[in-house]
Amino acid sequence: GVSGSDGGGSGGGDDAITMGFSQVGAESGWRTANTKSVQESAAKAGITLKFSDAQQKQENQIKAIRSFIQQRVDVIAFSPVVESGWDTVLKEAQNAKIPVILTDRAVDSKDTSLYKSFLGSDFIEEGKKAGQWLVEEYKDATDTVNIVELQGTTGSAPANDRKEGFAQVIAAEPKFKVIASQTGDFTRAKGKEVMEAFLKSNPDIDVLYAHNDDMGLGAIEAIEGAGKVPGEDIKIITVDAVKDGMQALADGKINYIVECSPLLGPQLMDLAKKVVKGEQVPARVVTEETTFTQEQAKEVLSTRQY
Ligand code: GYE
Repeated sequence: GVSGSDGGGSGGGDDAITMGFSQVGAESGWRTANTKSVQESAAKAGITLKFSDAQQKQENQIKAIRSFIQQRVDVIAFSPVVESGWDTVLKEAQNAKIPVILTDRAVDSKDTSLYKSFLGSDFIEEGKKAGQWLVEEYKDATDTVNIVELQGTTGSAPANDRKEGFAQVIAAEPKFKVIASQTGDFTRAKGKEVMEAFLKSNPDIDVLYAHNDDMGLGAIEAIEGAGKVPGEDIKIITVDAVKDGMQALADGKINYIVECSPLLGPQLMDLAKKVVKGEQVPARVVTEETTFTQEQAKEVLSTRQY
């Protein structure tokens, strides 16, 4: 526990484990499901959770981590809002002998001893899956395919990697042109606003690739507002597969969703117990995920957990 005489991070015998968790925010349906998963799994595992919401700001996360260090929690887990700029605070945790687990998003620190494990999705792979669907969907097309892209939070691992994986796959065919690409910060409101601007300056959009469902759902409102039919006039690909996204897919407004699971809680608690005991854990734990077409969405909609 926090007040153990064992020096905090070195394992607390029969003491209950205390975890400090710094969450990105509450920007999307994915994030809400992820928070719920972490909170429920901690309760189930008998881990005391100190939960802090950073409201999408790195400075708030750094403050939260420093406060966890001061409170001498047994383990720190966090989902880094952006990839860069973590070395100093991670070094402070290491000096205090408190193990750190990255959940969901990666950091770009060269020194990988600064954290014990990274649990989450392969975002490059997700971007590739989005691109592969597009290549297949347009395999017989000879005309240019005009694509607009709604990026996630600037500097975040999922925005960087989903962009990169997608770009790698479509680069093989010159007919694919990304004519506009901007951040919508992973939110519905921003997705709508940026899509409205895209529609004003580009009369001929064939495809929207949104880095998450929420931005895609906001964009659907913009497309309908402009008198166009989402899913038909403009084909839409998104990532996550949260309930509202899957509903829009089943309704024909989205054409394809690449799944990204937010249910990381149980695996996170397992890793936490092990690192607190000083056991070896894998440096990387990749989440298993699939993809959904409109037909598949109709089949699984009623059984989705998030
Ligand atoms: O795709 C998006 C959320 O980091 C994987 O963050 C997560 C992303 C998720 O806001 O909806």
